[in-house]
Amino acid sequence: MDIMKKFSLEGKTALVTGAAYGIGFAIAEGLAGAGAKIAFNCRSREHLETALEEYRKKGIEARGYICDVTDEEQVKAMVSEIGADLGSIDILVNNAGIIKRIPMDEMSTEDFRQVVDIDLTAAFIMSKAVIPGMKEHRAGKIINICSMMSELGRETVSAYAAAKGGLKMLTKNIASEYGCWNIQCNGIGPGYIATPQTAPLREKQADGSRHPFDSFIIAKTPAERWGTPEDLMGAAVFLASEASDFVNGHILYVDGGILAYIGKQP
Ligand code: NAP
Ligand code: GCO
Repeated sequence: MDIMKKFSLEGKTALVTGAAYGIGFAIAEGLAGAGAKIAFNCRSREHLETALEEYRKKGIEARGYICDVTDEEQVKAMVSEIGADLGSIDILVNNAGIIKRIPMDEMSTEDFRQVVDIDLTAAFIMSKAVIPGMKEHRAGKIINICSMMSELGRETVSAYAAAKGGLKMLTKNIASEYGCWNIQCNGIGPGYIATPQTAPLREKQADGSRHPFDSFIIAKTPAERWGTPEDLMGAAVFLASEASDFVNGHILYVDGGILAYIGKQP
């Protein structure tokens, strides 16, 4: 048996939300490397055009769509357009997300709602839009990008942790409700990954020293480094492929060991 065939995505259409850069871009690149046709979306035309050029430089003819994942009408129109351009969506990666780092007692309800809307409700909207096509084909893969904050809390990220905790349970519920249609829904829980979203946590201090949070994460991670978006490619290909057909409702943490480790003694 050629076991690698189980990891092939040849002939599959994958939509990765928010894949203009960062984790989504790397996941899309990995899925393309396994043979998938790539569609991605974001809100910014500038981000989209830059991303298309970056995909082309890597030999990936990705299709980009301007779509705010919180807008149900935009999402329905995008899914329909992708169906016409690339065929029915076989693989959905709910990656688009934001974070607002504000002490909870200072956070506005509007800010809280915006984070939950993008990081949780949008995954409901996106999944609801693609499941009918997956049911029709009696096959589908949904991958939700969760977080350490699906399991842990920390100061200033109440909305984000609430959303990512909810996303973990939405993952398990989609798995429960649609497993009978041969639709698998799993999550990837990245550790601390070097992307624009975490750039403020890694900014050098005025004296050139590491940001205190940067040093904290290094001490909390057995791998003694931040993750890179590329560290997530393998997990994404596995969960998008036939190799994971009997994996459902699982959150695969790609975190360098943070969740297993008490942290290095100072
Ligand atoms: P990022 O660098 O901030 O990129 C976020 C992407 O999402 C951008 O392409 C952004 O493009 C898009 N986006 C944001 N809101 C959107 C919306 N409403 N509709 C459509 N697209 C939207 O973030 P990242 O670090 O790559 O993180 C990606 C995902 O991984 C997020 O869900 C994040 O919570 C999660 N995660 C990140 C880490 C980490 O350490 N970096 C760890 C665990 C989990 P536009 O602004 O142009 O829309
Ligand atoms: C933060 C970070 C984290 C990461 C990620 C960890 O402020 O703590 O942004 O939340 O984004 O979610 O898994």
